[in-house]
Amino acid sequence: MFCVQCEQTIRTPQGNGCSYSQGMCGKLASTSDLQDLLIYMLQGVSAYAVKAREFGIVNADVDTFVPKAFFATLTNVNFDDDRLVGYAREAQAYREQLKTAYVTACEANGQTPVVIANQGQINLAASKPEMLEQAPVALPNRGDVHEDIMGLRLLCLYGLKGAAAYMEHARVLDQTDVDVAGRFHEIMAFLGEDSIDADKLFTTAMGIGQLNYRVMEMLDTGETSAFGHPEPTVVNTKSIKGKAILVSGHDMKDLELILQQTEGKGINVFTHGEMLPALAYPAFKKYSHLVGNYGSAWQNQQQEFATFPGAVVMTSNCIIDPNVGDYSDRIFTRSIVGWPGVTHVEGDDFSAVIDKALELEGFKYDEIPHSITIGFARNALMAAAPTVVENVKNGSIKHFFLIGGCDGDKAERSYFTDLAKSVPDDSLILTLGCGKYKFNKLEFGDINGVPRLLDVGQCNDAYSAIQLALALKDIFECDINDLPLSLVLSWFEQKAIVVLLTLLSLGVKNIRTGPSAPGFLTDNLAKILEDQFGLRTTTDVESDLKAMMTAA
Ligand code: SF4
Ligand code: SF3
Repeated sequence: MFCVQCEQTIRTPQGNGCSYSQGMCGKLASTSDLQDLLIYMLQGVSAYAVKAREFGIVNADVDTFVPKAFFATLTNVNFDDDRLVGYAREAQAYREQLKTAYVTACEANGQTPVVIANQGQINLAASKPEMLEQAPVALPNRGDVHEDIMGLRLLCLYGLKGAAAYMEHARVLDQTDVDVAGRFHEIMAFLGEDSIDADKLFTTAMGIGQLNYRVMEMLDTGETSAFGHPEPTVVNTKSIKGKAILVSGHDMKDLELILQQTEGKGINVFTHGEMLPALAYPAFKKYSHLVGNYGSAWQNQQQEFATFPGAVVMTSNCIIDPNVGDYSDRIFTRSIVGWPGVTHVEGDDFSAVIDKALELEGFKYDEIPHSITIGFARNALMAAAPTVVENVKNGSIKHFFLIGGCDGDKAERSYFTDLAKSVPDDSLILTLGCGKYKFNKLEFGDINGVPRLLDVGQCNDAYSAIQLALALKDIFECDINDLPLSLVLSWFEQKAIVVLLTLLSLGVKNIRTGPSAPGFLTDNLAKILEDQFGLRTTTDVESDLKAMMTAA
């Protein structure tokens, strides 16, 4: 196996990456190899999708399948070998379908079809052990190339993986775009070619950022048209007596189905992790049994799910081993999520989850409530913009910090709590992603009625934060990089990588990321990104804060 896609990857003086029998995330070498083989197959599908498009042949099922199956290979999503084998076989079937359509179209038009080698031809073996023997060809670090080229390839691969995840989140909400799918296939196919052209790879990385900006816009449209615009909302974060279901991950469509199917059944529904922002959407407010948020970010699930006395649903990333907390019989996976032996809910019927919740004891008593305020996505931010601008003009607000991204369990991540606590009192903090749990239960007060901590939403709601920055830039008639705004991104997985690429592709400079640099970025690449974009890794709160305030 070789995997270096997330922040917790194994780092040694000999090189970075999980490459032994198991990754830090618990992913076994066999699972990792099957994921690589799946990606290899998907690159073959995309290569023929690009060719077929030359004749106007667009297969909507393929456009759905490729990003969705790619999403299954993201960190902490799918650890179930059987499902991965199934996706790989499906990929081969789609590839052959497209190949036939393409060859037929070439013949009809008197053209000689191009033969796509490698990913376009490989036939999967009949059994899993034999497939694992095929896997080395698909390793992400395949080939003997300069480490900077490899770093750029991996930046693109992992960035595109993040974009694929957001494409799938958007598709679930009926947001698809034939041009976005076409561009996605082009990049996927290009990455299958194992390019050694540094300029082209760098341009592709920026292209992935631009593609993802459009994808995040689609997702924003999908979420706001299905559920309305988030509004500032006070949320209880403590338990409430009664039977209970906990819904985690990013997919609010699943939350809606669960709420509809639990109505009148005497079950309280709680959000967890990245599902917290759902509580701010008007569409969910009509459900009185959606009672609040329980727990925090993904890395604490083995304690939090273990003590949650009900059923748990993982709608998307991040899942970790449910056997550790001994709750594998009451956790359910959805969509692309998978864990061997855990019940996977297909279709729209959540009765297995409901039955499990009814069977379990539930919370025995109410805890003393503790409230937090959420719901500052695009519309709410825009509504607050005039007051914010007035306070900037009269000197009450001097600086904006965006401190957001992913959470994780490394001790160094206390940096983000310390930073949020240390920013000057005359500054606002925007936050998003599950990284917010590092400080979202602290009290930050307000500036003339504007809350100092503004929770924008999930990681994809970086789109809302970008819209606010663009609006402020117009109001103050300046470049986005001249705003008194500092961005500090906590990263863990590939969605964060693509959000970073999106910001860079929009020309946003001087972003800090932490707690460590991606394991696939070489010193040379880090230097190029620093020279070109001012991108740097977090150091210590005092020095970083001083530098950010001096730059403002
Ligand atoms: Fe290692 Fe992260 Fe890959 Fe898991 S996802 S194998 S921890 S790099
Ligand atoms: Fe969190 Fe996995 Fe990234 Fe959506 S849920 S931010 S880590």
